[in-house]
Amino acid sequence: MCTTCGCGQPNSVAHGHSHDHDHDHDHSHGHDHAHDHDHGHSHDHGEGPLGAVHDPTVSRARIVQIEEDILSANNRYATANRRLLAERGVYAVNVVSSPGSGKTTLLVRTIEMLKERFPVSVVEGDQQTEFDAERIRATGAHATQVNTGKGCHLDAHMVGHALDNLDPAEGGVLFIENVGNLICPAAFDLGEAIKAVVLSVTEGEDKPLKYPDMFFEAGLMIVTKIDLLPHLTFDVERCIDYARRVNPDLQVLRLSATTGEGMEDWCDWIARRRDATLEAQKRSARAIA
Ligand SMILES: Nc1nc2c(ncn2[C@@H]2O[C@H](COP(=O)(O)OP(=O)(O)OP(=O)(O)O)[C@@H](O)[C@H]2O)c(=O)[nH]1
Ligand SMILES: [Mg+2]
Ligand SMILES: [Zn+2]
Ligand SMILES: [Zn+2]
Repeated sequence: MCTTCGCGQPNSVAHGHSHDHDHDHDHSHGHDHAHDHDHGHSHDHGEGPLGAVHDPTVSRARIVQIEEDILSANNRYATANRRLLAERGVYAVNVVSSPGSGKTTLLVRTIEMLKERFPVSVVEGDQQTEFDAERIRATGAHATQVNTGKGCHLDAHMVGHALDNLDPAEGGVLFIENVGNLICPAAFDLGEAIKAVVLSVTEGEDKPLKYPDMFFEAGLMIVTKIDLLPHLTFDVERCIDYARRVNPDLQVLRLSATTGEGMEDWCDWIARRRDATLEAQKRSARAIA
């Protein structure tokens, strides 16, 4: 389900990987640490409570209540994901954008530049196909594909299962490529450290004002495909101005994954944050010891 578009898709309908939910046993997710995946809930992967949203007799108040329940369940899973990532000193970026902005191309190029320095792994979210995970695996990095079926975003529960599968290495970076959609993924915390919104210059500089939620939730905006600027009327400064009207603290990077321009700055940005995350993990381990 999506609280924004009311698509009626219950969270976690399609995990996309073989997801054998035996609800009669303790659903441990195979973690040997305290992974607070509260699977005591009725774990309905078919018709969920959001079937009710399409029922004209269901009141607006009831729909709001259902949406709140879903988001609060999502937040519990997100907290568990965040705890797991913190324990391992993994820096996690939730990469969001409209379809085709260049997320996978950027990640492939990023992994090629960073893979000798620290481990990088990827959760790929798409409605269908394994294409993007295959593109990532071709770099040698680990990738798990999550297919959301009719779902329009990843949720934290899906990502929790994907992390079980991926087992991200200590001190690495995890990229979560969300479903291409500039609206719904804004509402779902996945347990990431930051949302990075990718906006390609072919999409028009007005997008931050038209789809403000995503730019409000993001900590970083990556303006991509700048190699195409000579062919377009896209005004980068105006785009940044619009984005900062929505979110004054938004950081901005400009790059082209095709020509490589701006890629060093982006990789340095990631590496600095990964170093800080690993440092925080070591401090916390020392404090416990
Ligand atoms: N000119 C140019 N093209 C790019 C750049 N980055 C990506 N592309 C092209 O943009 C198209 C879409 O790229 P993808 O990386 O598949 O985009 P995506 O955001 O992962 O797409 P979805 O996962 O389907 O949402 C491809 O044809 C890429 O070659 C870039 O920096 N410059
Ligand atoms: Mg992609
Ligand atoms: Zn939606
Ligand atoms: Zn589950």
